[in-house]
Amino acid sequence: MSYTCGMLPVLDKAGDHQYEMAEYEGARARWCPGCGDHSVLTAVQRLLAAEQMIPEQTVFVSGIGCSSRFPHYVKTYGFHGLHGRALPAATGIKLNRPELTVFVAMGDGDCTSIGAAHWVHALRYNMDMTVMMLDNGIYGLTKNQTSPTTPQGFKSNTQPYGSYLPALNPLAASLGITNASFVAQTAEWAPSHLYATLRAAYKHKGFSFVRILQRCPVYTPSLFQRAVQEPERIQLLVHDDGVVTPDLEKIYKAQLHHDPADLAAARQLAEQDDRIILGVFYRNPSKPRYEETRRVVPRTPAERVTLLEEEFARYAV
Ligand SMILES: Cc1ncc(C[n+]2csc(CCOP(=O)(O)OP(=O)(O)O)c2C)c(N)n1
Ligand code: SF4
Repeated sequence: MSYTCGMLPVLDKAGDHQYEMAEYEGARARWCPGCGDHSVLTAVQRLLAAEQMIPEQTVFVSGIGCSSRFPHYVKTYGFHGLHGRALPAATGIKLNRPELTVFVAMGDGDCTSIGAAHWVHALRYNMDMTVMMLDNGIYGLTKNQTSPTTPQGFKSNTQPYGSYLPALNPLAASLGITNASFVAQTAEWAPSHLYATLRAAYKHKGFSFVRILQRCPVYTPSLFQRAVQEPERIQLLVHDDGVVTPDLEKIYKAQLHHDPADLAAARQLAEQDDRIILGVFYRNPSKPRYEETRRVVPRTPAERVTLLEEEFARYAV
């Protein structure tokens, strides 16, 4: 069975075919052994299979970086673009093909440095897509340069005496943008939390920004070491409208009941730097989405020519 969205045929969910997880596997991942990106890929492939997403109606968009190799490793459509430019490409795709399910994979450099302007405006445009920012606190692909999320004092090739400035806080920054509608944090070493958070992000109608704390055993091996080994450093946000992971609640005993509808509380939590907080900080499904107001109406080539001629005529002297 199929229905139509404008002029484009849209297939129903998987129909009779039951997709297995293996059917979403693309090329063999070439990340280093122990890289946290592997864990994110597994969670995403699980989600694709659980939701029976149709590969040809799903697209992964990325910039450049280790994490941006993501589209190669999932068997869906993909666009591996330019450093920092994943979000403009994803915006164009969603605007012209709103029926597609769009995922974006970015590194912390990709998103919060060269792509920062796009990040700000994409949050405000609130177009329906799931955005994963894999934060390893460093430029991985180009081998160890300071990124905006590198902790102060951390030595790298570009700041060998230690990063000069305090790290940028991607959660607080996202929550400060007008019309942001979904902001969450998870960690790749907590697979059930990672999966539940990505699922919540996928289900949210709007721009779902998920910061994923990601280990890079090559350049920032110490960054999350204590958080991994000492679960008391982690605090879980729990709420029925957030993510629920009963198995983890035994490991992470520090829990906070937080209603993701409360923006002021979310902003306060995002500023805490004495612990790592995992969960949905903010979710508001009623925020306006740009693709709803600016939907591109599908046209035939002849209609496009007529419209272009009308437009040129307006400027004729
Ligand atoms: C315009 C431009 N500037 C710089 C680069 C070089 N470059 C490629 S990836 C990258 C940083 C990657 O770091 P990040 O986005 O944090 O992702 P990671 O590799 O850590 O996953 C840089 C600086 C580039 N490809 N294009
Ligand atoms: S350099 Fe770091 S981020 Fe890049 S693949 Fe290796 S472990 Fe992963």
